[in-house]
Amino acid sequence: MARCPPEVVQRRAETEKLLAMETEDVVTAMKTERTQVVIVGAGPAGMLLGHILTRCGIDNVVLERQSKAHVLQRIRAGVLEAHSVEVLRRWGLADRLDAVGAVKDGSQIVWQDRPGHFIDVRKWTGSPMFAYGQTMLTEDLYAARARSGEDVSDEVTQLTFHDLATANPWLTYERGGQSHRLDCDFVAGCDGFQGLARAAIPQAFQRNFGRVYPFAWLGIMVQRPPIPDFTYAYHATGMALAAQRNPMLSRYYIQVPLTEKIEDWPDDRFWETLLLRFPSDLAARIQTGPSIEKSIAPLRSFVSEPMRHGRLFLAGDAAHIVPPTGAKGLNLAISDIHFLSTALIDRYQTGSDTLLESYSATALRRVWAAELLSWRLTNLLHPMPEEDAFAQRLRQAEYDTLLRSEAAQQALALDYAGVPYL
Ligand code: RFL
Ligand code: PHB
Repeated sequence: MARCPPEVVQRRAETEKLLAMETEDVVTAMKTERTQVVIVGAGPAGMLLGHILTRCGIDNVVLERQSKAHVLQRIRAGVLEAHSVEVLRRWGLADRLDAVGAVKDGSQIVWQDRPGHFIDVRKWTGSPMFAYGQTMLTEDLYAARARSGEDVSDEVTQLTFHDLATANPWLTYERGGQSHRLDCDFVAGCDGFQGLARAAIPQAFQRNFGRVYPFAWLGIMVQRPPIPDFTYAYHATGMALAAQRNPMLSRYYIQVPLTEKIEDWPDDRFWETLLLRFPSDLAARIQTGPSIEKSIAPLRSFVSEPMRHGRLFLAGDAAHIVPPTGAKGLNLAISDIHFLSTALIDRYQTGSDTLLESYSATALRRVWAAELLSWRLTNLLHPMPEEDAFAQRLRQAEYDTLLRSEAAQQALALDYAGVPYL
């Protein structure tokens, strides 16, 4: 497990002295505090950063808009790269993952009227992927923070960023009827795609790139055993995906038009649509049942550059979004935090800004590789509304190339496994 150098621990003692000077501003009734790093957002990115910094004796405060209960019940990702698992192991966060997470050699593609293809990540990279729900990882991160004696300031409102481009940034917010001012050295914007951190960067310093896809994924969770492999099914009527959380919990998705409403999708209609999209031998093995959760997510590609403004550093979905087809969103959040925490630790250890200066470029290298993979897989596996016969033939030709060419199979497996960190 990674250890932190004594210099960093000494810095913590200095900050504790500062914290002891915490003041109550009588005139404004605003509670004023100081920490080293303020982390906005208690999703996987924010909680992982908080854990690593705490381990290294770097003071941090995590601010979250939602309640803890809300964050812990959110259902999202389910596939972890070996790179992500390595980070979690290094920081002592993988005990449950190693005990109950399923090791997967790769994922499968099946195709209407054509043979299937297995994206053989283990064969081409030597490492497997892992099936482990983001919901469980979030529980692990909350438990680790509680064990270290720190908490999450949840249900904060009226969050405002101040002086981000100076050496003394600060934030104000409301919590439980109390106004707060929080001074710090650095701010980590880990507040997801709808958060406020990215919006705090003046537009003149920011460039956004993106695509909005003309369809969504309707997902359900069901307490039935999954089929063995994560399986993406291409069908002329739309994509379907069989995923899993544990031996008794399956997750399924179908591509639906953007205009669809959940209430128009009773379970029977969902299963009928899903089973039609899988080849009959696989469809016969899918165990259907009543859904315990159902949600619709639009698909989007988005990158905001750079991932830094002054003392504000963006990480995870706050800086970029991928469509879920490549299972990369959570993995990118983890790699961003790997780079950002390494840079912050180095800054507190040595006083050098070098790694903080290169954080955005370093993180974006992986981000753009994942954007490309997710965009390609999305286009390969989803029929577009009203696409013409030329587009259909090109998609088939692309899939046929994958079936025929070992080089194409290797390239896809390497991209699906995720770019090595360095
Ligand atoms: P999160 O998880 O959105 O967390 C951000 C947190 O910030 C809080 N927040 C604020 N807090 C304070 N003040 C404010 N003003 C705030 N505004 C927002 C939010 O409440 C929240 O708690 O972002 P983070 O940490 O960057 O993590 C990103 C991942 O959650 C995301 O990329 C993945 O879930 C994407 N994803 C997948 N990723 C994978 O790697 N593998 C997968 O298999 C996978 N499948 C998926 C997915 C995402 C999906 N949906 C629902 C979009 C499947 C789906 C269906
Ligand atoms: C999931 O397990 O929810 C999942 C798996 C693979 C994807 C997207 C989501 O590409």
